[in-house]
Amino acid sequence: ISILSHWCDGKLEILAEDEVNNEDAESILGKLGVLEFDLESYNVDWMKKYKGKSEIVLRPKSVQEVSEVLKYCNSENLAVCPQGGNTGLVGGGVSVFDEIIIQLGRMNEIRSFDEQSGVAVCDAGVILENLDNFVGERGYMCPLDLGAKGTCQIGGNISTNAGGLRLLRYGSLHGTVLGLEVVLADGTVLNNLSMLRKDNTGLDLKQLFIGAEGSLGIVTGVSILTPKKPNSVNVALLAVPNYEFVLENFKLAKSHLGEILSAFEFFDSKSLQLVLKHLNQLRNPLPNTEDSKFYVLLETHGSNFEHDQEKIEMFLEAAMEKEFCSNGSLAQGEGQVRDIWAIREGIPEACGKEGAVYKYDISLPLKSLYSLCEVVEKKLINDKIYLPNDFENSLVKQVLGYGHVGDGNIHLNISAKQYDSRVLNSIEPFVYEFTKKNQGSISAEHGLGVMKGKFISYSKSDEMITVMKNIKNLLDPNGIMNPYKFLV
Ligand code: FAD
Ligand code: 2HG
Ligand code: ZN
Repeated sequence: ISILSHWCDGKLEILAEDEVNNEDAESILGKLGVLEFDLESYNVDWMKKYKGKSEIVLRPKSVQEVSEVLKYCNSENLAVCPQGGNTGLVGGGVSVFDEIIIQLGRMNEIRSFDEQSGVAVCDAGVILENLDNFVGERGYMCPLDLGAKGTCQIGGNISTNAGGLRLLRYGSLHGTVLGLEVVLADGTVLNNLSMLRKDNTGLDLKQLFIGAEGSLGIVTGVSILTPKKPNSVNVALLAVPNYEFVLENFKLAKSHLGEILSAFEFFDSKSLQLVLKHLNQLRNPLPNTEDSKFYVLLETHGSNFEHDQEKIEMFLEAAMEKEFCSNGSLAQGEGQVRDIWAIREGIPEACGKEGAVYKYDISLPLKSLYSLCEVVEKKLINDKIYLPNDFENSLVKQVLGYGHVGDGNIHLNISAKQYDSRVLNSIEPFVYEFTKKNQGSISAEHGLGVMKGKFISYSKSDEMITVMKNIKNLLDPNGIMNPYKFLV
């Protein structure tokens, strides 16, 4: 539908585009933040893989505006697509057709912070890094951290139930989110911005919206428990000869560093090479480790620098002695800590710079985590989609893997010259079948979005999907919330 929305005397009106002259449009647009120009960045996702055709982007400033907008859209059967920072990786944050995009970027206030408990209450549109800096100045940190922190919003993180780099230590958002303010499809505001750790009065409704990907309502406010910032941070990078030893290092790290371990990440050497190729400012701190197939980044958060460093050095000695790693480097100072993290966090960006990329975010038992990459590479070679010795004629450029070992979560990235149905047909549903056969989940932390909605049955039973659909119908009977995705 070609329409233009505007706010008038507290009531939402919809006009056909050709009934609005420019003067009207300009005065109206400023008021509600309706944008009429350059919608490209709202219609295209981070990977440039999913493209919508929305003609309207609404950027509300308050929960009341969100409520009025949804009430109106619901009564007129107008589909909406909630959008945060648009960094999602499964196409959930862009429209499929011409759904109205409701972008939360103007709701970016931090409402309160309790320095005793560490509970922050803020608007859903606050950028994760801004929230982290705000609580950081008060001695706390966000329990969630991820490479997209400079752009993604806390409301988007909650709606995707993002995991990130330190879930191993600080847990999932299902534990750290204490309350939410949510607007339902009919405009009803559920205000449950609780700051309590414990509250057993009835069903814990907020949990429904954590990971609902905008399918049940719009998150407008968040209450989140932030932990104290650690006094001491250590980061080490290890070069590891094979995947079996990645797991041995993980076991060893848990016994040496259990209570202070805050991240245990890994990437294969192909990922590292891509980062070094595309992110010119970065260097490998472990030169001459070309024979190592894997790298492990581990981090500790503790309270006593000397103790922590002693522990991590003992871990490194043990790992070297057992030959679980061929080389290791302990970051000296904040600059080196940042540089090592930049390599790990830079992998998605580097993959994007290489060309088209097919991403699979999969949970698997640790023993079969990396075998996913190996069997997919083999399949692509068998199907003649990947020709490692014939670059000219190969559709696929590389198959690489990295991720959160501590959470049993791998990111399989297949880099291709362009998006091509022959590549897709070779990978899907093969990846999902492998995941199911090995007791994994087809979406560990990125969600279903438009990419995986139709494949949910690889990870959930028919009975569970029916209950999910019943809940959806109860909260959004007209199906206006982020349609054609998630539960399809
Ligand atoms: P968007 O992309 O805008 O939206 C994502 C989904 O949430 C959509 O379905 C949208 O409709 C919905 N939504 C957004 N805001 C709201 C709201 N206020 N109310 C209701 N629904 C809403 N993910 C991880 O889990 N771990 C990682 O380590 C990680 N690293 C990443 C690194 C990079 C470089 C990138 C680009 C992405 C990464 N992601 C990671 C993907 C992750 O899903 C997002 O970065 C983030 O959680 C999405 O937030 P966003 O604000 O950008 O949401
Ligand atoms: C990460 O861990 C993100 O870096 C992105 O979840 C993963 O791009 C990917 O495949
Ligand atoms: Zn991840």
